[in-house]
Amino acid sequence: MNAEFIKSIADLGVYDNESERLGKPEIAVAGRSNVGKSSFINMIAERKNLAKTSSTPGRTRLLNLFSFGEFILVDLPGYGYAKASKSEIRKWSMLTDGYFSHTSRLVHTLALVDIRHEPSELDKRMISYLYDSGKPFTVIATKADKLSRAACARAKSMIASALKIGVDDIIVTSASSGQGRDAVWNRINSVLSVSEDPLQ
Ligand SMILES: Nc1nc2c(ncn2[C@@H]2O[C@H](COP(=O)(O)OP(=O)(O)OP(=O)(O)O)[C@@H](O)[C@H]2O)c(=O)[nH]1
Ligand SMILES: [Mg+2]
Repeated sequence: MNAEFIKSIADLGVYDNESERLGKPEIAVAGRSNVGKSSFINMIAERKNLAKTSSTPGRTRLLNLFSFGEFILVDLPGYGYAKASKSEIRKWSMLTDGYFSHTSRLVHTLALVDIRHEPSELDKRMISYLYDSGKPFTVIATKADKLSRAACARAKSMIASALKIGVDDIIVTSASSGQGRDAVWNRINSVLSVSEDPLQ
């Protein structure tokens, strides 16, 4: 996969122009700070340093756009960063809420949650927001390498019931082992084939 970084965006006006210029379907990656969004992007792109990862939460504070050929992947700033200042939180909400309300090209959101934790209030709010606004999404459980197979299966059911979604609507992934990459690509390809069909 020949993915490329396009640019980091701090301003919705710039996003509008860029989205218009690119003219391609967009897939967003959302989730709390440190859940593994940037690592997930590198995992599906099969590239080590396409998106910058960090063990310090709150690293990605801008909208980062990546070209994946047929579609644009939008790395959203992570929410729920405990140490963020009020102005940073405001900036995050402005960019993320702004992105969701502005975009006309979003075809799917990959909503990431950490497989080791019970979904937080913010995770639940994110999922309800997507559900209530009719934006199609897939829940991605990250960091599966941190749990045994049996614990992963239990965690998957726990996450499904906390988020009120089906167990089969969750894709379990690991950025370190590459687990789940094919399932994610199958989902992306089916989303794109539906969005290209003018009758849908
Ligand atoms: N073991 C393991 N560690 C992971 C995995 N994915 C991410 N990490 C680690 O989790 C930390 C955060 O990863 P990032 O990809 O930077 O997380 P992010 O969601 O982009 O964080 P922000 O940009 O701050 O919102 C890093 O130390 C990663 O190495 C995974 O699948 N397995
Ligand atoms: Mg990041």
